Amino acid sequence: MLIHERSASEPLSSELTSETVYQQRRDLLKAAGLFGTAAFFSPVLLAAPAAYSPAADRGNVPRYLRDKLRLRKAGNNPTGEPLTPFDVVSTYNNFYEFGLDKSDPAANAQAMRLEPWSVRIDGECRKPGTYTLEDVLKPHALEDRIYRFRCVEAWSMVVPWLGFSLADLVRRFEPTSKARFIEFTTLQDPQQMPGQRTRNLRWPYVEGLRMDEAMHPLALMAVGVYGRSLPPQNGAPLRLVVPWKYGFKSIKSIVRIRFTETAPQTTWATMAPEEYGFFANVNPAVDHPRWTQARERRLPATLFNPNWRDTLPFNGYASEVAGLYRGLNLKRYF
Ligand SMILES: Nc1nc2c(c(=O)[nH]1)N[C@H]1C(S)=C(S)[C@@H](COP(=O)(O)O)O[C@H]1N2
Ligand SMILES: [Mo]
Repeated sequence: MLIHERSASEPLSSELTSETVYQQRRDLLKAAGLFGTAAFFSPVLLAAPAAYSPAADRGNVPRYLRDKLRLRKAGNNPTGEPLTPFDVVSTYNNFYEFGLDKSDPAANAQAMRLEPWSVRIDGECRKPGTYTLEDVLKPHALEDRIYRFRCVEAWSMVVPWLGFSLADLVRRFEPTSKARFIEFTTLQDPQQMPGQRTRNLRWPYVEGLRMDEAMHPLALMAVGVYGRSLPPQNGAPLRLVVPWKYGFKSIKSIVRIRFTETAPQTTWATMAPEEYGFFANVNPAVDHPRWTQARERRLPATLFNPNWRDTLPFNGYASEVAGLYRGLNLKRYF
């Protein structure tokens, strides 16, 4: 599975400025005794947290989405933990299509065209086709889902997403008995996405789930956050959120959903299979080759309060999802 032959023109994963290099920079700072100073002197992390308030949507949110957002079902906070402020959620991002630094997506994604948007559904299903986003969303009521969100880089947030269960979407397309996996693809448009004019990743970004993972009620299709539509930097207009897996599984700005018999060739697992597995379940017992996963920094973190905490198995969702992996060697599958 996931065998990838590197062509001569492709960068080695070790050459990438990426999650990987970001962490190397951190490791260097740490070695130099600078960790906790330089790494935390980010204007974003030192900014005063915003109070919980649904920030105003941009004027161009289409009517059908605006109406749905208004009718959303408010949710409780099952994490019992404070929310990461909207300011942090929307300015500390990974979205390599818009650049590698955490502040790049917020800086570069604002002009992203979100309308019209359509999603191509294909592969092993009885209802393939190209659906407008309005059609995709039509039967689904939106609800708040407050989840912990854990990046493989060892930071985490608590985010009030807004969306609906992926399972409910999947059922509508009537996957055949051959559909064992689902592949998701992000928009490819180098004109709008400056990162796609580089070879930082293989474009378009692809992620995937096993069908039973996709059908788990925690797997979320998100269209909003903090009571409003998704900011472009958070993966507007439609993204996946899989709270028990490392953040890179939660693919943004989806334009294609394909049902497959075999495991999809996902971006990170293909580029650096020794670092990023297909399952990528949050697991404190399996370290990244270059850093520990036993702890994580909960954002917002500051110089004086780096806010380290223990990583939870399956990011705290073990009682819900561990059964999906019974009999699997989780050490091996990372
Ligand atoms: N298309 C695409 N999806 C993506 C990424 C990306 O670079 N491109 N980054 C992933 C990573 S590594 C993380 S941690 C989350 C970050 O989501 P957020 O910026 O909304 O917190 O998005 C994931 N989805
Ligand atoms: Mo990530």
